Amino acid sequence: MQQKKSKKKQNGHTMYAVKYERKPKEGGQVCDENTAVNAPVQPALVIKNAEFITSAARADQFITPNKPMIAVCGKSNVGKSSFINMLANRKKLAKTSSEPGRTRLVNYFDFGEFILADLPGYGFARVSKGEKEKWAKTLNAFFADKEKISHVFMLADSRHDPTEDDVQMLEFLNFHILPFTVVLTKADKLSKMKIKEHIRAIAADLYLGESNLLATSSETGYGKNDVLKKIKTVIDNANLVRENFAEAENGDVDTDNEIEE
Ligand SMILES: Nc1nc2c(ncn2[C@@H]2O[C@H](COP(=O)(O)OP(=O)(O)OP(=O)(O)O)[C@@H](O)[C@H]2O)c(=O)[nH]1
Ligand SMILES: [Mg+2]
Repeated sequence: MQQKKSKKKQNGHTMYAVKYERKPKEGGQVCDENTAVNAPVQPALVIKNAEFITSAARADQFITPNKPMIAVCGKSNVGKSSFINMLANRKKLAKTSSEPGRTRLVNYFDFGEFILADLPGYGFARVSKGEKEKWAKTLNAFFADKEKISHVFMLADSRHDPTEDDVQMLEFLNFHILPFTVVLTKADKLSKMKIKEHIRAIAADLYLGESNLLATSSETGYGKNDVLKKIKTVIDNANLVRENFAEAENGDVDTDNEIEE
């Protein structure tokens, strides 16, 4: 704490006021919601160079990644592409638009240690029935290949109640036993108090624990480090599973666990 004294005249008397201010710790003042005030934040994961890989319009164009892949899905215009750009520290890696229904393909991005797949948005009313069916088919085919997917970030607007489509999407993820986190977008439009209230309400609406939800803002970077922490855990777990598989394939059995007779 730092003491600041100030002097001011009132009714001919000299008044002294002492104000205490928290002194920022050395090493930075960046903090996110889940970290103590003024604690320096080390990014949970450093993203050096993110690159676009390819787009897929049909299932036979989906890629088979050789590293953990995280899918980003959500309603049209919820902020999926902006979220990817925030993580990449780039403005235009994924194309964003105020016009809903912009991303109609599965777009893959290489983030070094992992791959992100930006999925076409659902629930956009102003498209033809045929087009909607085509999107649904692409999404179904993508998630059916679940061995390739390490985690899903399902984006929903932090300001609104989840839509029927959001609920359906979550039921779909649960049905296929796909691990997911709900990422609430556009949190810059809410006060910190309201963010907490909305997290609670949306979690209750979706029958989820609050720890399954992360609030973010692609405009301000709010919540970014919480997302990076989640990604780090996903990568570590996926790599562990991969190593165990490789060991099992090579016939390396852990003899410590063998039962002695
Ligand atoms: N204020 C605010 N606006 C945002 C945020 N994220 C996205 N937007 C805006 O929301 C609009 C849609 O963003 P996109 O990232 O293109 O959304 P999308 O989900 O990829 O949309 P589709 O590809 O069409 O499904 C754009 O005008 C963005 O600038 C955010 O965190 N805060
Ligand atoms: Mg998009």
